[in-house]
Amino acid sequence: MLTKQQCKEAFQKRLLALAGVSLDEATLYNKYTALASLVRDQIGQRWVDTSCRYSTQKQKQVYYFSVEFLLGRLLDNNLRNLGLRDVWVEALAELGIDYTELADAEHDAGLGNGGLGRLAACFLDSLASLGLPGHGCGIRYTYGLFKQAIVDGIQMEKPDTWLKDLNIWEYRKTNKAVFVQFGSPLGAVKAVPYDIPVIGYDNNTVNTLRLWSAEVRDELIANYSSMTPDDFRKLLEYKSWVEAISQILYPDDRYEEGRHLRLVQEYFLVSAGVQSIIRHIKSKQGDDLSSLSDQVALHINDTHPSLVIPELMRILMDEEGMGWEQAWEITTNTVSYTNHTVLPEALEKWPISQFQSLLPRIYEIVNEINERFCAELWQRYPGDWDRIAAMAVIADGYVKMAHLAVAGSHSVNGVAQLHSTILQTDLLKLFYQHTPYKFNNKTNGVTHRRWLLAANPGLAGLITDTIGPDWLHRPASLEKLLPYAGDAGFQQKLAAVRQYRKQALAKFILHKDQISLDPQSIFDVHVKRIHAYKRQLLNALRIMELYNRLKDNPQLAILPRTFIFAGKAAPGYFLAKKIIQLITTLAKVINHDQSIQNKLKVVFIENYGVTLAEQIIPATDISEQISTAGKEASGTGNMKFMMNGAITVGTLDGANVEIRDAVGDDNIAIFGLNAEQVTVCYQTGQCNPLTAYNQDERIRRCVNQLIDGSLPVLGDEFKPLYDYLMHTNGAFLELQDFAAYLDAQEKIDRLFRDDAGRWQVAAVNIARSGCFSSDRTISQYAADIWHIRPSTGPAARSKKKTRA
Ligand code: 26W
Repeated sequence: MLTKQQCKEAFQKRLLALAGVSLDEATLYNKYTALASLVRDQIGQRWVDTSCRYSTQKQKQVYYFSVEFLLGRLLDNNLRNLGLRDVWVEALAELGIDYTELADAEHDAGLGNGGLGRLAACFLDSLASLGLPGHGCGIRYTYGLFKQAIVDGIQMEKPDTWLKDLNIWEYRKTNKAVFVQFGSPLGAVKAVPYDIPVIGYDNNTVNTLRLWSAEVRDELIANYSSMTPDDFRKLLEYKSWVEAISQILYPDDRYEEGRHLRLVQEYFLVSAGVQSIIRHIKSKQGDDLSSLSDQVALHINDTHPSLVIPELMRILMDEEGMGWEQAWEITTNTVSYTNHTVLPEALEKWPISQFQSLLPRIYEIVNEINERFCAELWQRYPGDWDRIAAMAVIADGYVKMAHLAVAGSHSVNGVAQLHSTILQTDLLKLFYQHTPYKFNNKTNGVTHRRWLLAANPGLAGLITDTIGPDWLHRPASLEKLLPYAGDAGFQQKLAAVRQYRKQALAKFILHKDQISLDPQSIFDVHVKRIHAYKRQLLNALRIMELYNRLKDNPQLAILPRTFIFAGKAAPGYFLAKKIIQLITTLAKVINHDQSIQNKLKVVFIENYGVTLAEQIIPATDISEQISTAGKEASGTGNMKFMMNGAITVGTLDGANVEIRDAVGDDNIAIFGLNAEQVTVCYQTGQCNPLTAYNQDERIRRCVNQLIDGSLPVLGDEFKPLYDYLMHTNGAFLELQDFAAYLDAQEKIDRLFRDDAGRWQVAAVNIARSGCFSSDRTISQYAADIWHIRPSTGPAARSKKKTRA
């Protein structure tokens, strides 16, 4: 390890070498790159040692296939996990450089839409930090998720050019390229891997995230000179086709439209990944693949990579010469699948004709899988055509990806207890009846290293000072905080930490949006993708209701509140964009209304992503988790807030149920219909919104205000929101849950008047958050699904004492 002095010298040398500039001339980005590349120097040996260890110990390894990895920034994480952060912060300070400013220059790797992609990133961190042999397999999109700008209150999308500068963390491996075969006109496409090291916390483990990039085969570019104009045009056309494969991430986290390029992307990822894994296994362990399932586990993150199943079948049969039965046995024993959503419009299916022309051989195999699967069902349920049709992999003109994923894997899991139950009793009920042993639950988690240690160093320091550093490696140890929950001294420190972060966030918003927030007010936060089922609209309506009350009675005794929203809407999602516009309109009205004496403020912070979340979450008092019960598979933001001591206002949905179980009813504000009641409501038609509208004057007033000219917008801007809410199908039951939501907010208002009570709640939330670390989740996947073990050896964790 370098001394401070050596760091300083190395840094200046690297600036010269990389950017050709002196310290004085260097931009922040130059400085970031210099430091990052010095950190990179420290990785190589550990990386080689780790894979060597896995090989010599003949470790079974897991490959986590995902079309999204929402990594965020890596410098701070890597420095910290390598134990190099302190010395660098000091060395840079002596050079007159503020480390935080430098770290801020890094692009945020946004190769994901939301929960599913961020979960994949948390899992990689936990795999490495637990010393588990597990790697990611994804796509190196040239453009990540669009950047969101709010212009005149409306969302605009701008391209995310995260690769426009050198990406220090990736290693291009030209020699490990493979070819992916499509039907015409694409033919064979070259897939080039870029490897990103995934560094474990304080344990010398470095795993790999391999991202694939599509390129034109070299031989096609050979001789422009001898080409006819027509051939040249065709070549250019072909080239742009190929390059499009890894160009963009689809900016939709819900609606599956059957877009052609998406299927191309999915097969590209899967084929490149499986080919390179097989090649690796054969090079290490010889040509016999009969015990493949003891050597590797392939996990598919939702159905997007489910072509892993037919692709592995293809390789085992066509290239390795196995028969169907053996190949099928190996494939199903190797593959496992996680479902992340129950919303029907998000279930992937591909029109047969499209699938077949793009992937002729893969289609043949899927067809055979389907026929054999249906024959097996026929044996088991003779004559039950309806059941068989409902379970078939190919039916009604479509290939159904979830059915393929269940039929071709040995494990199917949901991401929270309630969600797993819904899979078994509803969405995948017939499959559960057929093969109950495949089904299990793995409640999501988040890495406490990024979301608590790194995002909230003040709180992390307080925790370590109070209970010691054990929680960093064993998050369950956070429970040791419980005895301090009622301790006045501890509570005071907790309050100070929060206050500091609220001031920082207020400063950030003032700087960015020229809106001044009162850090003494309650920060009430709703940040996540904008979607009807997540009910940002319900939150907006209750803000309108509170504002109405305050207008009616300016003396109304309420604690001042700041409502903070952030989140992206899919570019084509009209209603979600309207919801953003409603929120920004409320902000305009409320923030400028002198008569309410600054008691309420509303802000919509643009461009929500990992980096912004790291700023917002530690500054949050109230975490809004208010989806219609039964619709949010798990949620993971809910866990990040809890871990930072925010109190949850939430429905009994997803992992909120388990958060409630962990903290107890006194430490969370639960409201609204539960999942069963929601189902009944939809089934019986009791969900007619007119009932709530007619019964409750407060609701009627707010809903009417959307269309009666109360809001400063031209024409019928918010008529679509009104129509949506009043739709006879009951939308997502916003109006049915409205009154209960207001009550829950009242309860919170009362709680926040009692300082001791309020900080006790915060402390209990932190103390009980250990089980929502992704270390717990990953340990369960490792033991129950993948059957992998931590690698032991000389590279065990360092002896030095760790401090937060
Ligand atoms: C465009 C097709 C499509 C459909 C679904 C793209 C992406 C999806 C994902 C499955 C949606 C998603 O991100 N689901 C979220 O997964 C998180 C991690 O398990 C959960 O915490 C969230 O509740 C769930 O909405």
